[in-house]
Amino acid sequence: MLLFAFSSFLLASVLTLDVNATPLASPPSGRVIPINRSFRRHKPVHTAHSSTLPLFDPEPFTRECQGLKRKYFNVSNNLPISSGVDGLDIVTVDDAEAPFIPPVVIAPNSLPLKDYIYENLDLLYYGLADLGTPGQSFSIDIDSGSADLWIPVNCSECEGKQFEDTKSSTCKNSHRDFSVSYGSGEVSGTLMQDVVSMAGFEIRDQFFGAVCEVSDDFRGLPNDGLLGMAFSTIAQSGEPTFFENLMENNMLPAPMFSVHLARNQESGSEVCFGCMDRMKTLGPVKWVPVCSKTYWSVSMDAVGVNTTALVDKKMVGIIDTGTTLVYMPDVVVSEFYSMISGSKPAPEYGPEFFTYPCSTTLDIQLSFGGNSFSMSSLDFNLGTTAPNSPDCVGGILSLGSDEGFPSNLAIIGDAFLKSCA
Ligand SMILES: *[C@@H]1O[C@H](CO)[C@@H](O)[C@H](O)[C@H]1NC(C)=O
Ligand SMILES: *[C@@H]1O[C@H](CO)[C@@H](O)[C@H](O)[C@H]1NC(C)=O
Ligand SMILES: *[C@@H]1O[C@H](CO)[C@@H](O)[C@H](O)[C@H]1NC(C)=O
Ligand SMILES: CC(=O)N[C@H]1CO[C@H](CO)[C@@H](O)[C@@H]1O
Repeated sequence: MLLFAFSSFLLASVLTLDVNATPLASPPSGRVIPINRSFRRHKPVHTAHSSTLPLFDPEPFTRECQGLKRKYFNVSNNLPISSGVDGLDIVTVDDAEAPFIPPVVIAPNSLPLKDYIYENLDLLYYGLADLGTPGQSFSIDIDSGSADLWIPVNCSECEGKQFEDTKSSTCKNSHRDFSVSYGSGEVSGTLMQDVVSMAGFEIRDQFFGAVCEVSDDFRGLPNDGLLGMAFSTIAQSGEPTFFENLMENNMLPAPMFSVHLARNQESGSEVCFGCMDRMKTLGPVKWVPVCSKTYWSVSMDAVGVNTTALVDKKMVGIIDTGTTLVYMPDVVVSEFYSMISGSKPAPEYGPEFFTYPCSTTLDIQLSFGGNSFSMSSLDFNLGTTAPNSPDCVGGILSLGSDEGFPSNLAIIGDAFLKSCA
């Protein structure tokens, strides 16, 4: 079931998720998300000076915390995890035994993504999609943590661009209700079908939610709609995703997609359908098996500060490009911060938050299948609690088991996925 190995701790490269749950002998033909983890030539040590750091703004994150409860409310029914039980056993093999080698395909299938930067924070990544005949163009959030596509139609309270279904000659209304909850809000409307194209790929009769109601949380964001890249087993529509249709129609050079997320740069991020951009990686590909074909879920075994202190706990991590920060079970997170002297809970922002001394040197490691990847302090540090305060808010947040989150669930968002030490 899985392939994954770090040949060297100093040459972390690509975190790859392999969905194929077959024995090692057979080649994994499944879908993968290689994530550019880049490399580090030396320890990713970053000493921050509070005077130069931005002030922490809790607003987008308290909102994200609330939203995660909705987005993941059904997670224990969809993943092999449960409260109070340890995660899955992990098998690791090294690269030599990993037979799936993604081809190097660059530009043609890659869709540039824009980074929505809000007060120095990378809040979401979105790209362009065309819908209908003739095509109408929309900005779409790329979300690996959900599995539906939606666009506003006749939405009186929506702020962005809306699809005019009456102007498309190929649009079909299924007259089925559609609704879905996300980290950043809720949407509802009708399920429709039309031509969707992205990155030069076109799918006819792609199902999408024509949403006429969108919760407050979606307002003020630059994207018009959202594309779920997880498995349709968790799609509220129950219909194949855009990516699954690309696979089904044999349109992809390889059964995979990859994302590259840049830090604090409006351009430069991308999603590659059926390809990975080798220019964005260095060193061998590391593989982690996907635990279940629902979310892009992988076994996680540790989170650590420096190389010595580790919280050793088996978790299931969901790779979620639609979530900004990193979330782990409350017991893990309090143990994690207890390894950083001077850190403390920050209930003034919510039970999820902790602060730590801004001046502390941190080398944060998240381990998947026994292999560590680092998270840069630049991505961990969310800013100071007050002007000139010595305390900064950390980007690893706590998921409360009393809020109904399984005690071994981790949600791995952009703060880690974009991070290169
Ligand atoms: C919750 O998950 C189960 C198992 O996949 C599924 O049958 C059910 O429809 C889901 N409920 C909702 C409201 O999504
Ligand atoms: C949107 O509004 C137009 C004009 O009122 C209507 O013809 C169309 O059916 C509506 N579309 C949806 C999906 O409700
Ligand atoms: C991590 O190691 C550095 C030295 O390499 C040290 O200065 C720092 O205090 C350590 N941080 C923690 C949280 O252990
Ligand atoms: C976000 C990130 O880490 N990008 C890196 C991906 O790999 C290329 C090539 O090594 C680096 O230049 C990028 O910085």
